[in-house]
Parts: sequence; structure tokens; C-alpha cells
Amino acid sequence: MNMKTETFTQEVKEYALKNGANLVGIVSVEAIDSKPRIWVGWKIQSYTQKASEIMPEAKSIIVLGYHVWDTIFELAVKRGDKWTYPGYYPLKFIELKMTYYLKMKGFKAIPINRISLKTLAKLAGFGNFGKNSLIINPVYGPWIRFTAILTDAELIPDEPFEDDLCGDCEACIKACPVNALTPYKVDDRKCLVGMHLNDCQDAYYLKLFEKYEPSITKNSHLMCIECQRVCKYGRNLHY
Ligand code: B12
Repeated sequence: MNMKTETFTQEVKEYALKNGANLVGIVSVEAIDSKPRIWVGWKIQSYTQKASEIMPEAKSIIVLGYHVWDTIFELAVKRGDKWTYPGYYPLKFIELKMTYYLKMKGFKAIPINRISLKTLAKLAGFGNFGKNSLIINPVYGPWIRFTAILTDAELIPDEPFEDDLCGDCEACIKACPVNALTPYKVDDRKCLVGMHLNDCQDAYYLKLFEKYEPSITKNSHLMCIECQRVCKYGRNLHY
């Protein structure tokens, strides 16, 4: 890697942090594309894409992490028959700024979401898969959300995060009100977050929603946070 690449990588990272990202890391296209495709269940019902299919000349992925420090970030708001998630808006703003920044520098840049953002976050060095199936960061715990930008700019990749932060702890597995967790895996057919979005009418689940997904207004509610709330990481920074 030459000096120019090193300097530009540094500039990109500083720009992301200055514009509100809490974590920024680089993953090479080869590193993510060497991973097998994953079946994304839930509403998506398709396999993850390869980065090189989205942009054949792509070289790097800039992964951004945003710390969601308050439960209000877990808001789901319904408009018509569509659910939206305002907690992700700050990240969308940073994503837009970064994309524009790269384009102004003469590079191609596209935000991506049909690639496993958790795998990208691990490869970017943010943290590792926890038993709640979320990426856990040693400082912020599971309270981080991700986005990623694919670009043809050559940037220096970060080292993946390898440590297992959970050890013997199984607090999230015990806390899940619907037993949706087995170590490192969530059952998307059981998880309350996924179900409520499907407008489940089952009386048993409606009781659980009242407790774990409380309504805020007629069209909004908080999403279940039990598997994040009990995690020992990042507690001191969350309200
Ligand atoms: C579909 C989806 C859901 C579905 C299904 C969840 C699922 N199965 O992953 C539902 C609706 C249930 C859901 C719920 C939530 N989600 Co969601 N979801 C997604 C989405 C769109 C795709 C995830 C996916 O590909 N799932 C398929 C599975 C199989 O993929 P995977 O877990 O990446 O697969 C790897 C692991 O299984 C891993 N693995 C398996 N076992 C082990 C063991 C070890 C030791 C290791 C290292 C790896 C490992 O290997 C696979 C290959 O890499 C992503 C956004 C995105 N584009 O990535 C957000 C995303 C995963 N969700 C996120 C969040 C925050 C949530 C919720 C907290 C709700 C919320 N507030 O937004 C809950 C948490 C539920 C939970 N405990 O996981 C965040 C995760 C942030 C983080 N810290 O990890 C993401 C990344 C969104 C974002 N933009 O930040 N989600």
C-alpha cells in the first residue's frame, strides 16, 4: 500500500467520525465476497448479494457504526401499511454524507444493504457475533447499528474482530420472552421484532407485545429490547 492510499484511508475515517459515526472500518471486497451467501429469511426471502455483483470495479467497503444510546432509537412507526424505523435516520444521514464525499472525490459509491451488515461489522473490527445473534462491541455492547458503502476507492482494510465476548454468559438467551434465541442465532419466525411487523393477531402474542413492544402513539411502538438490555456490554452508556 502506498502513502496516498494510507492518507486517503485516514481522511475517509476522520470524515465519518466528524459527521457522527461512532465506528468506522474498512473491509476489502475480496474479504466479504469470499464468505458464502446467506439466506436472509424474514420478509426479505433471498440470499445476500456479492459486492462485486453490485459494482464489478469495487475495491472497498466503508462500514459505519452508530451508537443508539437511548431506547427511543427502538421506535417503529407505521404509515399506511408500511413500517419505518426513525432510529436509523442518523445513520442514513451519515451514509448520505459519506456517499457524496466519495463522489466529490471522483469515486463511485453506493450504500449497500443486501449484504450481511453483521458480517461486515465483524470484518471491520467492530465486534463479534454475540449469543443474541447481534454484533457486540466491547464499549457500546449490542447498541450499535450499521450501514456500509461500496466504493471503487482503494482503502486499507482493518483487521477482523476475533475475540468471543460472551464466554459462558447466556443472559440474552434466558431473557428472550419467546425463546427465539439459541447461541448466536435468532429464529426470525419467533422474534417479537419480526412478528409485530407482520401484524400478528394471535392473542398470546398480543399480550407479549403489550409488555415488550409498548405503544407510543396510535401508529408507533418500541421494539423489544430484552436481548440487548441484559447484555453486560455497553450498559453504562445506555438509557
Ligand atoms: C432480517 C433482519 C432481521 C430479522 C431476522 C434477524 C436475523 N436472522 O438475523 C428480524 C426482524 C428478526 C430482526 C430483528 C432485529 N434486528 Co435485524 N436485521 C435484519 C437484516 C435486514 C438482515 C440480517 C440477516 O442477514 N439475517 C440472516 C442471518 C442468517 O444472517 P447473519 O446473522 O448475518 O449470518 C451470520 C451469522 O449467522 C454467523 N454466525 C452464526 N453463528 C455464529 C457463531 C459465531 C461464533 C460467529 C462468529 C458467527 C456466527 O454466520 C452467518 C454468516 O456470517 C439486517 C440488516 C442487514 N442488511 O444485514 C438487520 C440487522 C441484523 N438487525 C439489527 C437489529 C439491531 C435488530 C433488532 C435489535 C431490532 C432493531 N432495533 O433494529 C432485532 C434483534 C433480534 C436479534 N436478537 O437478532 C442490526 C444489528 C446490529 C448489531 N449490533 O448487530 C442490523 C445489522 C441492522 C442495522 N442496519 O444495523 N432483524
